[in-house]
Amino acid sequence: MRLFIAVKFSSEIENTLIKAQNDIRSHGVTGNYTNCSNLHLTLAFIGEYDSPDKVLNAMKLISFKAFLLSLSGKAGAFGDLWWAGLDKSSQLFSLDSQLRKALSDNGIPFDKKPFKPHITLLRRAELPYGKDFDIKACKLPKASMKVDKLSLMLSHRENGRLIYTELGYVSAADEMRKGDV
Ligand code: 2AM
Repeated sequence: MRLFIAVKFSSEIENTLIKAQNDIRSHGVTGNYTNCSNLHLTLAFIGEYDSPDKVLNAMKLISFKAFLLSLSGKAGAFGDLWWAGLDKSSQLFSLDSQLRKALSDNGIPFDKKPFKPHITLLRRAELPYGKDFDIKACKLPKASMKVDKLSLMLSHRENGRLIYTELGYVSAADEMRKGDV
């Protein structure tokens, strides 16, 4: 099973990212645009691993408060993968390092490349011949959402189509319970 751990988006964020994709498309850029239901933010990529329960148990060891995540309105590229950026968030980095520690402590393998928060808008981006378009100079629409859960995702293909399925999730500790402890 190909697994990863991600933040799934609110419909407001999804719609904003779709607008951003449409804006890019209107400049004639072709490529594999991420389907609306597949838009997400990856915190840890596990890859082939057949014990999702073990991963969920490790995820349950982390504790985080809900926090706000905002699209920065900036875009960038890793080669021909074009992404939307996020405002810097210390809560997001702290959640990611807690998560990676829990995975390591429990012997769960994951891609150790440093965390670079990004939302993939399209892969294999190509410009029409002679067209000049700089994704890094692009201003994208903004939106925010509350992150109150972290999802364990399965990536698989059905008839060639990439499908991401949520296998389980852990929720943020609610403020009341936290205060009570
Ligand atoms: P990407 O958006 O930069 O492609 C499922 O493949 C998710 O895991 C994608 O969001 C992908 O990031 C991310 N991911 C992180 N590291 C990966 C890796 N080594 N191989 C494949 N996907 C990876």
